[in-house]
Amino acid sequence: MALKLGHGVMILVIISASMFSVSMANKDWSFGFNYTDWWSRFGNHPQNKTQQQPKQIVVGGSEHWHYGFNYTDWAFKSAPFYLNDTLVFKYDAPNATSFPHSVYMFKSFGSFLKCDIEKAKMLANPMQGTGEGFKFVLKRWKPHYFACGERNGFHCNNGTMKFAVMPMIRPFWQWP
Ligand SMILES: *[C@@H]1O[C@H](CO)[C@@H](O)[C@H](O)[C@H]1NC(C)=O
Ligand SMILES: *[C@@H]1O[C@H](CO)[C@@H](O)[C@H](O)[C@H]1NC(C)=O
Ligand SMILES: *[C@@H]1O[C@H](CO)[C@@H](O)[C@H](O)[C@H]1NC(C)=O
Ligand SMILES: *[C@@H]1O[C@H](CO)[C@@H](O)[C@H](O)[C@H]1NC(C)=O
Ligand SMILES: *[C@@H]1O[C@H](CO)[C@@H](O)[C@H](O)[C@H]1NC(C)=O
Ligand SMILES: *[C@@H]1O[C@H](CO)[C@@H](O)[C@H](O)[C@H]1NC(C)=O
Ligand SMILES: [Cu+2]
Repeated sequence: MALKLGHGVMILVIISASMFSVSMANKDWSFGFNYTDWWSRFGNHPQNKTQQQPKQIVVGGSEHWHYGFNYTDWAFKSAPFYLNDTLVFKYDAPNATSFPHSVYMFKSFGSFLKCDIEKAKMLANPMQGTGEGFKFVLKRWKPHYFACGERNGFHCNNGTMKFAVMPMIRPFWQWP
């Protein structure tokens, strides 16, 4: 009787011990923490270590550079821009029925807000937007304030031909 009881207890101990080891095997002693996954979050992706290439971005997309298009909205939706990306301003030279456009850059946010063209620097005249367009490389890590300079700020103000861009530093590793 005592022997039988002892045997039963022994079986019980073996069963519970194996159940314990099975449950620990499932948890793998890590409680769901995946080191491989965690490590890859730092961008340690083995598959492609080539830095992403700078892009050419046509200002306004298929709308190009014209009066009345909301370029602030376009820049917001086209972000992020990166250092060494190229902005391409495309506009036709003026003719008898169309108005001229140009590209100016403001030095300060204040003159950008007010469309104070007298304080801006001309980057491209009304003839330079034809063909391939006028290209501006975002070489410097600072805010860039662009506008059309025609009619002393009227295209900038009322024509919403203005936008700001802050280029970002391109991440070295390519993200998945
Ligand atoms: C951990 O994560 C990596 C990458 O997401 C995945 O390939 C791997 O199968 C995961 N390992 C476990 C044990 O879940
Ligand atoms: C790595 O990424 C670069 C830039 O995106 C691409 O040109 C190149 O083909 C990629 N290489 C591989 C092996 O996927
Ligand atoms: C242009 O778009 C921006 C952002 O979507 C918006 O805040 C602004 O009111 C718009 N301007 C005009 C004149 O519609
Ligand atoms: C941008 O290009 C210049 C010259 O081509 C290079 O020296 C510089 O490292 C580049 N900068 C970035 C952030 O890629
Ligand atoms: C003038 O320019 C506009 C806009 O580029 C164009 O649509 C139009 O055909 C041109 N008109 C003439 C007479 O060349
Ligand atoms: C500014 O443009 C709007 C429509 O784009 C127009 O209704 C308004 O008359 C313009 N303002 C001036 C001062 O011309
Ligand atoms: Cu204009």
